[in-house]
Order: sequence, then C-alpha cells, then structure tokens
Amino acid sequence: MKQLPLVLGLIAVALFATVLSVGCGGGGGGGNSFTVKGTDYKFDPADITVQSGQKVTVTLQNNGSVAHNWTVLDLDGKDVGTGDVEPRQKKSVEFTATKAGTYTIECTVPGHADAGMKGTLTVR
Ligand SMILES: [Cu+2]
Repeated sequence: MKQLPLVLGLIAVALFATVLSVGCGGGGGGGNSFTVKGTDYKFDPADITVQSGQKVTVTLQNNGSVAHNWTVLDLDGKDVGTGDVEPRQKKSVEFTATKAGTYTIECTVPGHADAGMKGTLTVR
C-alpha cells in the first residue's frame, strides 16, 4: 500500500498536466489505481484489467532514460494517455472505460511500441 500517497501526490501533477482529469476531490478511494513503471522499452506491468464504468487512475513512473508515455489506443473512440513523461518523472491519467473489450496500450513515441513498449488493457 506504499503507492497510495504516491498516487495522491501525482493527482496534483495530473490536474496540472492533463485535460482528462475529472475533478476528483483528492480524498482518494472510489476507484482503482495502478502504477506502471516505464523503462527503455517496456511497461511493467504491461497488462491491466479494469471494470467498465469504474474510474481508473494510471500513473506512469518513467524509470527510463528518454521520455515515454502510457496511452490506450481508441478507448471509446479516443486515445487516452498520460502524455509524455520525462525521465525520473511521473504523470497520471484518469479515465472510465465504458465498453468491455481488449484495448491496445502503447508508448506512442515513435519506435517505442515496436521496441516492446506495449501492453493490453482489458475492460470487463
Ligand atoms: Cu516510450
């Protein structure tokens, strides 16, 4: 449970950095939080499973040496991601998936997905 304070801190960063934040009161709870470590060129974990209709927070901790992002492609019609995160930085994205299915996660920096920076978001 070490990651809870981390995630709460990151929500402040996310509010500043992303248009996808949905105005959470900062009290925590009410959703699922995941921390994904990004390295050159891998996500850990690569695969994440969430419930449809439930608010999810994903934080990308960039442990690599170049900028990375964590992006779900075509989730309910749009790409949803953290935006680029510089090395040793982290950024969060909040989203609520509405349709069950399997979605592709990628780092959209050119070449990174091909190098292995991809995964799967399963929505149940
Ligand atoms: Cu990358």
